[in-house]
Amino acid sequence: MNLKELVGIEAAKYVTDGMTVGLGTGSTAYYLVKELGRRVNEEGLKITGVVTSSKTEAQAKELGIPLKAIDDVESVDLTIDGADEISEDFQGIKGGGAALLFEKVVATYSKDCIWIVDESKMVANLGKFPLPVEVVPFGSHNIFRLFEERNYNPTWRTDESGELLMTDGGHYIIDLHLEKITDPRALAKELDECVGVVEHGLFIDMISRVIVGTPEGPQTLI
Ligand code: ABF
Repeated sequence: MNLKELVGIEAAKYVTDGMTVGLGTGSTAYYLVKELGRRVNEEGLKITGVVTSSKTEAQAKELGIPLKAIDDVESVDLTIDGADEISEDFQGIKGGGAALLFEKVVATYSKDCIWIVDESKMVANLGKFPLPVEVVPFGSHNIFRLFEERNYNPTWRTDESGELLMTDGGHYIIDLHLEKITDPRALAKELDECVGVVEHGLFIDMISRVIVGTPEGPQTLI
C-alpha cells in the first residue's frame, strides 16, 4: 500500500453516519473517496458528499456516494483534502490541482478539516512549491506584471495543450516561484488586497488535523 492510500484509508475512519463530507481533489484525496465508496457500498455508511472539483465529482458518482452542491447543504461537517506543502505550524499551500478556490470555499465553511499527505509534503517553511494565485482573466496581465515587479517570479499555469489553464471557476492561475515564504500571513494579506486576485493557495489557520503517511504508518498531528 502506498503512503497516499495509507492516509486516505486512515482519514476515512473520521467519517461517521449522517455526515456531510467535503471531498477534496488530488491523488491522495482519490484514495479517501475510494475508501468512502467502499464503506458506503460494503458497510452501508450513510453520508452526503460535497465535491470541490469535477474530477472528484466524477469519481464519487461512479462509486455511488450521494452528492450535494455546497449551496444545497446546511453545513459541511468535515472536509478531507490533500495539500501541496504543510509547514511546521500547520499552514498550507494548496492548489497544485488548480481547484484551490472551491477547496478553500468548502474548507472555510466546514466545521472540521483534515489534510492528508505523504511525508514529502511536510516542510520547515512554505514556498518551495510554487504558490498558486487564481486571478480574473480581465486585467490578469497587469497582475502578472505587478508580480514580476515584486520579484515573485510568476509563471502562467497552462493546460496540456499549452494554453492558459481555465479553472472550474473560469479564472486563470499564476504560480509564484518564491522558494521560501518567511511570513505566510503577511503574504496572504497582500494577495487578498490585490484587485483581480480571486483567491490564493495559502491556507492559513484552516486545519484541525493532519494525517501524514510514513513508512512506519499514518501519523496523526495536531
Ligand atoms: C488538492 O490536492 C490540491 O489542493 C493539492 O494541490 C493537491 C495535492 O494533490 P496530491 O494529493 O495528488 O499530492 O487538494
